[in-house]
Amino acid sequence: MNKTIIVSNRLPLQVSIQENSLEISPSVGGLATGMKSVHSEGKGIWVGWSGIPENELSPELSQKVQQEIRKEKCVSVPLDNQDIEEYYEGFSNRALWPLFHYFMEYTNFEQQEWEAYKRVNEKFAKVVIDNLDDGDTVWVHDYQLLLLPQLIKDQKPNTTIGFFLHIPFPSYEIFRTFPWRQEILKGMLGSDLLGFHTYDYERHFLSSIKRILRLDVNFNEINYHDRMIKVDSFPMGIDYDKYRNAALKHHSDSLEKSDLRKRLEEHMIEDKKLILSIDRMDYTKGIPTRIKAFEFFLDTYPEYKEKVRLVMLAVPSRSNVPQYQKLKRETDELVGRINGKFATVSWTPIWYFYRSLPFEDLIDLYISSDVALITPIRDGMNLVAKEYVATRTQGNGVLVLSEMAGASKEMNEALLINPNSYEDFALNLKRALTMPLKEQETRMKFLQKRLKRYDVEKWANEFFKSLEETKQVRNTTITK
Ligand code: ADQ
Repeated sequence: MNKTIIVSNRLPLQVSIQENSLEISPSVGGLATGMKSVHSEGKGIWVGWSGIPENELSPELSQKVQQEIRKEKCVSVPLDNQDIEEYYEGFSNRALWPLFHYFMEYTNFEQQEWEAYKRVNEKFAKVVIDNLDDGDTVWVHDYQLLLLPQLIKDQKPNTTIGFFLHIPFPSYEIFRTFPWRQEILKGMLGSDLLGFHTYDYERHFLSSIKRILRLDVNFNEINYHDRMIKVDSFPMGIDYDKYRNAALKHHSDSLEKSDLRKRLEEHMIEDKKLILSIDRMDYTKGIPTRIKAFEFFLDTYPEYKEKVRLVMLAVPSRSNVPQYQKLKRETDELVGRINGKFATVSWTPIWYFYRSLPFEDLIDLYISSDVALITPIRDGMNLVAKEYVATRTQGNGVLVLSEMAGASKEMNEALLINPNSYEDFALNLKRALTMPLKEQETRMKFLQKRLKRYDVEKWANEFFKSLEETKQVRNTTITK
């Protein structure tokens, strides 16, 4: 029986080593959930980095890690510190990430990091090929592995390969500035199916294919080396039932209330409205702009002083990259300045947390917030917006969402804003805070219905179905 190999930069598990004792726990991210039916329940393996640099492991420990990981149906790609520094922190996060999110001024194109990117993609290809049998399917994820599809196709032309990009694909005018634009596109074209979150990203990709590689594109199919490559959009969903059920449990009395929950409830009694934002600490998420826009809101509508509070949760991320360190300093300063400017004896306008929170706390925050303020400057999809909606089991709550998030394409009932316009921000925040309950419920109902129908499992299955179809088309062409 054929199997599926899922490939992503990181494996869906956490490996921790303490004084030679090894602990492996599954990570509960959206991708792992979506892949469950293919990976843990089906016949499949997952290839990726374990999170531990290879040069920090003795040969015996490295073997042990590999064995333990195997039990979870995972295979690790050995990466050392230099790989991580040059391929991950370097090329992936200082060249591809900013460019694909339209942050041109943050891009750093280094030949040495490009060489590392190629080297590491080849390392991934070797591990995939070592584990590949004839007729297997491979599903590659994200911008760290753009060259991998072609590396596999070169050596195993009969393998069916799918690729999904979790971040935006930028417009041709941006992408054309990239020094290795041809190599990147050709790397991606090793796939039989290329998936994006939205139709716009798909369109941008096809436009680069036409103008940079001068290939024939017929609607959403590319003719390349006598192969037909399909391109399509698959907006990623969340594990809707998991969020909904957790919220129902938190609303019932059966669960002992956490300190955070008690504190949030005091807030409700004080009759203050809670506004929530949750992001990874990343410059694409628009955190400083949001804080400044919130200041503008309080200046414009002073009647909301002492009546609202912004709970801003930021998860530490890529803190070895200088731009992320700068962002952290800027955020700290802005929060301090705004709190200093407006605070009274009994009120601080912004509660700021810089840490990762356990799932239970996240649910408490979602269910206690009157408004979710999700305002990235640019975001492939944004799952936080979807998680907020799924937890609103009582039907109230308002989502204010940036037009620049992929999620906005399917969430029309949210209040959509341009995150760079303070006026737009302030007006819509006011509108959210004063929205009649009936309207909140109507909007939520439509949003929830759509998210429930197109959840993460459905997303993975649709991609797979489409990938299998490309296989059938190839087989019939070969037989002819
Ligand atoms: P991310 O940029 O990481 O993902 P997002 O889609 O919002 O962004 O997912 C973040 C996840 O982290 C959410 O599931 C959220 O619950 C969790 N999280 C956030 N803050 C947390 C905290 N303080 N503690 C614990 N958990 C927290 C990339 C792209 C996105 C795209 C996804 C999926 O950048 O655009 O939506 O991949 O394709």
